[in-house]
Amino acid sequence: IFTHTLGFPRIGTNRELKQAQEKYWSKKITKDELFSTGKKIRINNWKKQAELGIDLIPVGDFSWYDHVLNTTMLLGNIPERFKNKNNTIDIDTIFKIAKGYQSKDKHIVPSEMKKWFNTNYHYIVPEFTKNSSFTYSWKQLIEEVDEAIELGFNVKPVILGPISYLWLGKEKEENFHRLDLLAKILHVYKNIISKLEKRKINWIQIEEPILTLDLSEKWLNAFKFSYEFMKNSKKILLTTYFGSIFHNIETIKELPVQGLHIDITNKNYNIDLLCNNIPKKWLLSLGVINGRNVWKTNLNSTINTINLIKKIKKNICIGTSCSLIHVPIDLSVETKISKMEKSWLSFALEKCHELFLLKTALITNNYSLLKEWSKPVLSRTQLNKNIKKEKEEVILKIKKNNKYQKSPYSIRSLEQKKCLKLPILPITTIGSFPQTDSIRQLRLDFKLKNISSNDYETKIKENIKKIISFQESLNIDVLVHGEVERNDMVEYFGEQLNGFLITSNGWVQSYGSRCVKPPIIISDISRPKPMTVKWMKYAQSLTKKPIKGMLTGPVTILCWSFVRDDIKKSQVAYQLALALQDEVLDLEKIGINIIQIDEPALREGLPLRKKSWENYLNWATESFRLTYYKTKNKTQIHTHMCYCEFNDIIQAIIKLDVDVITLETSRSDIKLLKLFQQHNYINEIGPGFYDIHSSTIPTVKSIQSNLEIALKYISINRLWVNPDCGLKTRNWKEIKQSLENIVTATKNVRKKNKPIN
Ligand code: THG
Ligand code: ZN
Repeated sequence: IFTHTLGFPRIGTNRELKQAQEKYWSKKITKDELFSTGKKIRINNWKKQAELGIDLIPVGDFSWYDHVLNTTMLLGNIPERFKNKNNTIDIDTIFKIAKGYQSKDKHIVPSEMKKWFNTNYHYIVPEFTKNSSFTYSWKQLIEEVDEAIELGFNVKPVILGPISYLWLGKEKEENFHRLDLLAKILHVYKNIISKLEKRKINWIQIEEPILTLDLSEKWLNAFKFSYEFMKNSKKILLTTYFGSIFHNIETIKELPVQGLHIDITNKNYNIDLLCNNIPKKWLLSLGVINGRNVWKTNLNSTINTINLIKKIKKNICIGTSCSLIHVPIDLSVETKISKMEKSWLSFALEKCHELFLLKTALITNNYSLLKEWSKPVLSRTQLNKNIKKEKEEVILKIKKNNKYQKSPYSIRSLEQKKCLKLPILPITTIGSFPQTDSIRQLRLDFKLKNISSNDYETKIKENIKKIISFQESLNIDVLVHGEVERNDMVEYFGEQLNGFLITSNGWVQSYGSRCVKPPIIISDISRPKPMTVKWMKYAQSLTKKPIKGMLTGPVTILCWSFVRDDIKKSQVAYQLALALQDEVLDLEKIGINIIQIDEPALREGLPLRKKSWENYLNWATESFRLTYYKTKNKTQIHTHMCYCEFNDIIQAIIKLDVDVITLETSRSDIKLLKLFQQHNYINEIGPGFYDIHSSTIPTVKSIQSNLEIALKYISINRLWVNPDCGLKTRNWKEIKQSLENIVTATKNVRKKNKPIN
């Protein structure tokens, strides 16, 4: 029996990679300094895992920006617009693809970013054309393998498999299918695998996570074809994660591989059936330690599962369910979490230790250490069981009466028009304003108690005042306070609600150099006191125009936190919704007439298998509606969504029944508006007229023409004008010009149009 992890966080214990990347981008350090930081992180990761008793060390999980982009580099699949003149590639190619770049006076747009399955990690989408060619190009993988072998580690190379790589990408031309490129890609894989097999290694981790999805015949057939192609290889561990693969077992069991890794953290897995269905000689790697949560594992029950499997299947090893990039690195550095709470948690390093404990118990048949380790897990669930059942009862009552129905939109909208007196094509922004260094410093100073809370409040108010008068001077109609007091739209609420734990250093990579610090939902949620009311009240006192109150919705808080596993997710969502409902009603009480409840993660929360969609969308929309159903008709409810495939959730959006939805659309506007039209969506819509993910300033002309196109799909009484997302990653100069252009274009269009009565 041996242990392995599927991958380790690459950001470094103190986000060293982030610092080095950003310094390199702003030319404050050299390429060599960047390389040396990366090398230190890699070696440290390998060493720590080995010291903790991990037998096979993953290599190839490190990346300078994103692991899918690494595969793009490995295969030489570089889109034309990023190629160097002499056709060479280097580390700057990676950053150009990921971030775009300025070529003379032209901004070259980066490749798209997309969510990695149902996680909050974003990968860089591979691009394919009919004539895409592939060659083994970027030597990073082999170099790192050699580096690790040289240092004496027991190396397991990690590569994203060919079918998943194709699946994750998109066609940039019509009239061909990216699977047509498969044979070309396989040549490169074959070459790389044969290079690896010449080295001192036992297993190659080829990842095909899409095997947990519902796949069409076409994609399933591709598997047969591809792995047949690699059948002379001898060390392939076909690796799956994020769910069960049993529904695709007929395809999988025929593949010429030597081992299979499965995620068995999902309790509903039928292990018996699986073991009896895969070839006897295969190694079965059991993903027993959950790589997506922060909970200490109940090793008592894990060892029972392993022992049951051992009865049917002799040849097994144990590992993490997926790569550990989705969890923080080190629990021991957390100083603000109590000893008891710490005893409930496991971060990446502690998860390695859990594997070691399991292995030791399997070898020695002595389970006493497992018992000791697992005690706190039971105490956590016990503690929570004793907490009052009040919450559950409230939720049940609401659900039974099914009363969270407001008047229909047609009635609400009349009352809102009377109360708000907005012009046609009202202009607003999504919520955040530029997060400058001085604002980050201000929050940090307050956190470190370098300034008093009075001084902090004064400074925040100064910023709010500046942001309000800036919007007034531009003639924006619905104003926001700018969110300068917020570090993150989820962590900020986690800090103020009961039931959450906040880490000091629990960073997880979101994309590139950007990280988030997900809060941990540990017990029942409640709101001890108002969270945003003070700032909103101040903001509204400065202006006669309506201020839009700004909240994060229950589904997004849930998706971007680590969630307790002892009650259903839907229950946690309802608890969050009730806490947010209190906030919504408090905002209404102080005279905030427009309240935006953001749900950018609604799509991300969709389960991977379609059979589970309906149930999820039901509780997701119910919990959202729970937050606002008690408001008056005249209070206008907004939501905002971004980064997502709206097709999958259009029915749910209709069910949310918000008065106004603002959307990220700038890249796919027309199709999206058609979608809403086709579904007879009658509420108001604000498609984005400014792509905030790019530093390009939209011209008056382009905004105006987009507005006129939008008017073909949305009647003038229902169209809003806004950027497509928050402005926090842009600078003041950019947003001033862009917003000015938005206002000018809108005024031009207003002149030509009259409201319909
Ligand atoms: N919050 C959370 N998850 C998210 C987003 C978010 N997932 C999707 C999307 N938004 C990801 N986008 C970002 C954008 C910026 C940052 C993180 C994710 C960011 N982070 C700071 C950094 O890495 O420098 C964190 C430091 C800080 O807070 O000062 O800028 O908005 N939860
Ligand atoms: Zn957004």
